Amino acid sequence: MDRAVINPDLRKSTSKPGCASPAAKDILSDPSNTPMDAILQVLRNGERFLVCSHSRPDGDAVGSVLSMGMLLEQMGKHADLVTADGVPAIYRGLPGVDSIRRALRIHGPYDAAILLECDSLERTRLRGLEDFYLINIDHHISGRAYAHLNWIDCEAASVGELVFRLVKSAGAKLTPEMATCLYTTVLTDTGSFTYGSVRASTFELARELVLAGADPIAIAREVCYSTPTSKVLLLGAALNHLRREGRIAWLWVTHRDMVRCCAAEEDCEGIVNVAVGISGVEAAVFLRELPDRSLRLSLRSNGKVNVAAIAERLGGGGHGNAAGCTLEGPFARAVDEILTELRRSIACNSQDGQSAP
Ligand SMILES: [Mn+2]
Repeated sequence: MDRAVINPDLRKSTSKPGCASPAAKDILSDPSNTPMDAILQVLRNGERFLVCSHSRPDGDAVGSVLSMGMLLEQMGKHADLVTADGVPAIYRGLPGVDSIRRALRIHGPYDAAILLECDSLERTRLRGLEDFYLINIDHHISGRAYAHLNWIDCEAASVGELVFRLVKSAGAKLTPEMATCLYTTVLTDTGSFTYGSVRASTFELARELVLAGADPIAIAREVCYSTPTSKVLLLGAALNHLRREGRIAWLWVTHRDMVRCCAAEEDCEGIVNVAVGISGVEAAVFLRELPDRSLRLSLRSNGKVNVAAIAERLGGGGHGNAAGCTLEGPFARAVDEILTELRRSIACNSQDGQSAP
């Protein structure tokens, strides 16, 4: 499902001079253009691009930024790759990873800034983006048409899948390096091909990427079997706090646990999956206490509960079966708030006798 190609509110607001603006005008005048066509046209017409993703980048963010950079390079363009936070250790072996720079403020000149898997400008934690012609490529249910050009496809297994389609459509060569980055986006965003976003086409995509040179064994070893000790220790702390109530499970770590385990933020990734993997559990939440006592929540569902809807009600966002939000402390109130939402959602599902999308 592709939607929201052009944001009419932003038609006149391109404030930086660049090649993208005239191209965008042509795109606006042709209603038969798909979002992907429109984006390709802007890429072809421009020279310099910024490629960025959300803060605390995950496998999809890192892999899609890198492969988008490689596509632009093949097209003879200049691309700066930027994230607000560093690349997590398990993705530091990806080809070209050193080209991703950390920054908090963006300075031009760029013909366009390409935002990958961000449902808002704020998700990047980068300042100064609003000055540029913006391209938004996303697959979150919470995705919004905040940019000049928006390509949101909630059916895509990863944003990398959308970059893959761009590569094909641009007639670019799918190199082994690109394939490696793109395969990583699919592997990580589908929970190793186990989430609801997996469909037959996901395996066709994976097959194409392997044929193009991605090594599925080596990538799985890097992504799934290279856990830092700090992360295993933190998992232990979280499991000490595991609670279960019917079809809901939750677990948490305090800021003290984080310090004691020498854990980094990225060590929290995936802890919630252990809870949602418990037999009979339909929805799970992992809470991490931040230094200011607020709580960062990761929500997972095995398909029946729409956790994106819950996260959005609480000011966050995400996918139907993987979402997140931040709540004010104190801890007991945050737990109360999220459990109330989860109980209600599970009760609604039982009444309907059918599952939410
Ligand atoms: Mn993603």
